[in-house]
Amino acid sequence: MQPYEVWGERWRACAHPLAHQFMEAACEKQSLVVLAADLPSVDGLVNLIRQVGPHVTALKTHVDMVEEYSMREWRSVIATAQSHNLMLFEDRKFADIGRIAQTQMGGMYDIRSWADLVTAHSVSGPDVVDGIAAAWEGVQRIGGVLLLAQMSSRGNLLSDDYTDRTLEVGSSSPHVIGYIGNGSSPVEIEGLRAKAGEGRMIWTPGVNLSAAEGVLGQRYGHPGDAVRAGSDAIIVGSGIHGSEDPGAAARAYAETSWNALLER
Ligand code: S5P
Repeated sequence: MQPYEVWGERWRACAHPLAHQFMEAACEKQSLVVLAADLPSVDGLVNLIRQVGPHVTALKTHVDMVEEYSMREWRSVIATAQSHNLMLFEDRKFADIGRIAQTQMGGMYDIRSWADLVTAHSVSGPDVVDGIAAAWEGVQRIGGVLLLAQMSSRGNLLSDDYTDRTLEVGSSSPHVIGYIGNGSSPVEIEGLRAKAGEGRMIWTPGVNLSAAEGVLGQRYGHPGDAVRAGSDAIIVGSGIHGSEDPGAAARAYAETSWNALLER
């Protein structure tokens, strides 16, 4: 099946080239899974990517949790991910003024040089997005921003009004490819989708096939429900890297997400 047949209006309405890249890759792998590779070592990351690479579409990292980080070692993570055709998504959650976000895209981790996508909070206003975009432009790369419109964690402060204001920021910037939504609540995802329309993606963490609750306030919903409610990518961490057989787990999440998309 062609991506436009699978994704329908989303394919036509999302203008960002990286949104199309993701949708195409999802069709090739029959998977909407974004691996949340929350491990503290480069060896662990490379090993995990090798096991699950065929079943996941993007790699989400927290580069600042890697112990004994060096750019030289990090390149092996990037190369392994690229060998599996994974988009690179640094979950940096930028939240400062535009000029600082721009410089934070460089620095020791030099996120601008390898990440295709990053997350940002909208709390500081729209210029955080422009700062991030300016950093990519400075190294002649194209990237996309996912704004946190909702969160999966218990007691978070992202009110409905905050979500609405975040969507205003996102809909008026060509650099915003989409939003992070609360994967643990199909009702919240449906609400977000109704407001976001077809022209932006919604990616959802807070999904797990077996658990309802994670540690330290993380909440989970079923990944199939999230996709049926309007999510375009399920972000899965512990459900895969915490499993005894990460390859088999990744395959199960891929099948669930793909079947739900076909249903939708
Ligand atoms: O609201 C959020 C936003 C994000 S990006 N809730 C989240 O859990 N995340 C991220 O998704 C979080 O940083 C982690 O990397 C992943 C969820 O991991 P899991 O182990 O609970 O599946």
